[in-house]
Amino acid sequence: MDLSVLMEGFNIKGRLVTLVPFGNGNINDTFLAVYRNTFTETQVVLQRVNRAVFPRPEVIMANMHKITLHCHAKLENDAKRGLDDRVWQMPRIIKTKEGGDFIRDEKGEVWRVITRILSAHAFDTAQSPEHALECGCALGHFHYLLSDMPPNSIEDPLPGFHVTSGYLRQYDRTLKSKRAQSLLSASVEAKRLAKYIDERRDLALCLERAERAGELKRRMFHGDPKVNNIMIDDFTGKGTAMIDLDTVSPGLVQIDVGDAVRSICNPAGEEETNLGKVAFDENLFLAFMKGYMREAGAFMTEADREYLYDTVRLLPFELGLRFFQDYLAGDRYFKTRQPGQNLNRARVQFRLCESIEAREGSIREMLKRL
Ligand code: GN1
Ligand code: MG
Repeated sequence: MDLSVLMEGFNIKGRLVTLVPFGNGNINDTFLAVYRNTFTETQVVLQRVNRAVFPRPEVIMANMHKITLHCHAKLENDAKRGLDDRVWQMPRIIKTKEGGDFIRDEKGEVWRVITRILSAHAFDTAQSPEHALECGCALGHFHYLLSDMPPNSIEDPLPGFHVTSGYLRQYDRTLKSKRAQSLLSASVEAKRLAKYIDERRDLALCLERAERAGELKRRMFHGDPKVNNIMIDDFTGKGTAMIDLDTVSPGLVQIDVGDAVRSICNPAGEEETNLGKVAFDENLFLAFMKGYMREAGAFMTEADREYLYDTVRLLPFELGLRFFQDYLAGDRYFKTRQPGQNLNRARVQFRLCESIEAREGSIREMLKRL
């Protein structure tokens, strides 16, 4: 597939000068395209939506269309009224020459182009408490932007996403396969992780039970607010945008908090191979939560707060379970660069979960004081 020919289908001014792989996403293929003319430069992001993960990419794009429309209008309005302490940004879909939101190639692959947020970067790990605080502000502000969007206007982009009991069932099915059995019998570490999961099966159900009991209600959430999906302004050091909008849909906002926390409060990052370096950082946690509450505290109900500790513990468990299941199934979901990478990613998340359990008392205390 000649990507520069594909790019001709999109309505972008100037001449394409470069097109290179971009970012560290585990799911979609991402490229940066730079266009120039005599006076200026335009940078955009080209992505192929992973059809193995998102079976209906057109749903993703229809959702993205509605979400960006809603948020851009609100951002513009708030800016006019001078409500913000900064310019908040959100990527925009670049139309095709035919006026559509994406191009489907001859193989049926879906390609989209979105604007790049310039003079800003996302990091793979938290850099400092100030950075963590800005991540909290960015997620909180994002929840504010989505707070008046009717959840039923969005179609479920990824059925079963963040339903931990479903991941457990999928894991149990995978365990029965020959591949999984042979991977398990070949590795002491894999056996240890399987035991780890068995000891925490009940944890998987905590949020689902609360939702069924009516204690927690779905609102619009991001779904994937890890640290490298949060853009920080190069000049001011402030959070400026949430990116990767594929999973924005009705969900529990605490899941976003838990997912951001599991990625921000582990400064060693998701790919660390030395487990001794993986630990929950309470300073980063406190800073992140302060930033989040500043922007979104007003939406938090008592019940929302009550389930925060459980969620912070649940999210690394859930992601570890997803990585481990994928390892046993032959690395079909998360992209890998070397064999055993998903096994190692699972080890990191489970170690983080243990580190959270060991700090339960002080995490609960911090949450009470927010
Ligand atoms: C995936 O695409 P990316 O890298 O932002 C995954 C998240 C995981 C994350 C872990 C749709 O996100 O749920 O937390 O990897 N996204 C999907 O790095 O499954
Ligand atoms: Mg993603």
